[in-house]
Amino acid sequence: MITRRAAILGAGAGLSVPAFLRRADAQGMMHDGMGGGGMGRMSDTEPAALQAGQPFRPMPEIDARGGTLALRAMAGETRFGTGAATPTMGFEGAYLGPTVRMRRGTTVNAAVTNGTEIPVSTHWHGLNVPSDADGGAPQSVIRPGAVWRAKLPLEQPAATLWYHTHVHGRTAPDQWAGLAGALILEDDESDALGLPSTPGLDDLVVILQDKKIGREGQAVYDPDMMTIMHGYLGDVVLANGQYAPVAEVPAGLVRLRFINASTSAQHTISFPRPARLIGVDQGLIPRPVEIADVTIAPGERVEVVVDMGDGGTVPISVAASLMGGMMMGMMGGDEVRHTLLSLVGNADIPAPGRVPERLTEDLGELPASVVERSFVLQENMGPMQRMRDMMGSGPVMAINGEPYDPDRISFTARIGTVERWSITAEGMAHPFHAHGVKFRVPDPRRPEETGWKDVVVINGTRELLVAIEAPSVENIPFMFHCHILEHEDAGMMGQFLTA
Ligand SMILES: [Cu+2]
Repeated sequence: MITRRAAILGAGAGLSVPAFLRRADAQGMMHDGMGGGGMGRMSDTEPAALQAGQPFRPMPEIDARGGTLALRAMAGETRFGTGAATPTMGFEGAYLGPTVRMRRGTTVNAAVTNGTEIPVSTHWHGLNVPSDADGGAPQSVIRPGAVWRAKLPLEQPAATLWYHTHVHGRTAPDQWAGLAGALILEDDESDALGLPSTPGLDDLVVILQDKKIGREGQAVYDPDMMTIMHGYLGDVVLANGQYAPVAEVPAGLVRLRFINASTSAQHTISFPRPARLIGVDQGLIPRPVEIADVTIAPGERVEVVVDMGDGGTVPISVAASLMGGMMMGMMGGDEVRHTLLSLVGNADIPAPGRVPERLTEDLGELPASVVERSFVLQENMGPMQRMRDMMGSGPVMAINGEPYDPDRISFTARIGTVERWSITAEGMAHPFHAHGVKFRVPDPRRPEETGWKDVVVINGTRELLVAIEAPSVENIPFMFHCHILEHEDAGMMGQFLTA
């Protein structure tokens, strides 16, 4: 397996990375005004241990286009700055995982080894594969020392997907600790567009995770009842584990693939240069949309192309907050805002990428839905919660009155059909995700909601058109749940089959 250093230098994935990427420091980038931000909680709590302006480190890459993939989940420790180390987990490393590259039309035989001392799993978020390969079901949990094998037939369009642990009751702490990585699916159609696509150069994966930083400079996850109810919000949002790093890029078009791997924070990412949204969860959108900012909820991804044609230094900022909604409005939302990542345009780096006016075909009409279902996402169930309170247990959350039960299958959906799901969020907004299917939002409220989705923010009641695609195998279910991981762990999750 490749090492982090080898991959950064391009040896692992057969990439040729120019010498400037190996330079120790991006021209002594100034620290003033980069990452300071000084708004909201930031000014009070920005730990001295974090250092803005370090050279951006792309995650290493693993090339699975040949049809095999081996990953090992590991425990380790990470220094997020100059302070104390934090116990963390990752795939093939101490924190987060390598970017896995796959190709449509192939089948990947994946083997995931659990090198940790806790149960883990590997859900391929956004891959529409059979339920025994999806990794989200309780049957797919990998015991310490064991190997889980999954056969992944790749039949869907190019997209920025990701993988993460999905063990019920412990997804939040373990993903927070780092069990997540990017998965890039390629295809011929997207290759032909000529989009920026040189990894680590003009095509950067940015995994966002927010962290609370303790007095010693270590990252802290210590959810209490309120955190579980309303979500965890850190003091800083890290980009691939780095605080406000600086990436040297071509003075041309640069593609950024953002993945929200936070447990519960939503991130609004702002671009001071002309930027175009080109892709959402399940792939490219029909035409690029000019944007000044994008918002991604936990689990969502966007692809954005920034025009660095004028060179210079461009700070891309992030504002992190808990999911909104009625209840959250009354609480007055905290917000953390600072520089997420700065781009420095270098005219000596070739910038061959372009963005055509047409990216994919229009989505077209869907066949009339044959089945309608409704789901109510519920926090803090009344009578049940009173019982839990008496027992001193944490909150119980539910969908349609039923907290998660691995022995319950809520429904069976017919493969090849489109269903209309009406989803209601009680109290606060929840990002809704389902495995093995993809959604369209008939009433998109922002460009990020156009195109095929697999996570949609539900605030009030929303309708989704759901294409049922992947087969369930041997009664292993697909999961549907809130992607606020503390809510998922507390029971806001259900199971279904397809046939
Ligand atoms: Cu939720």
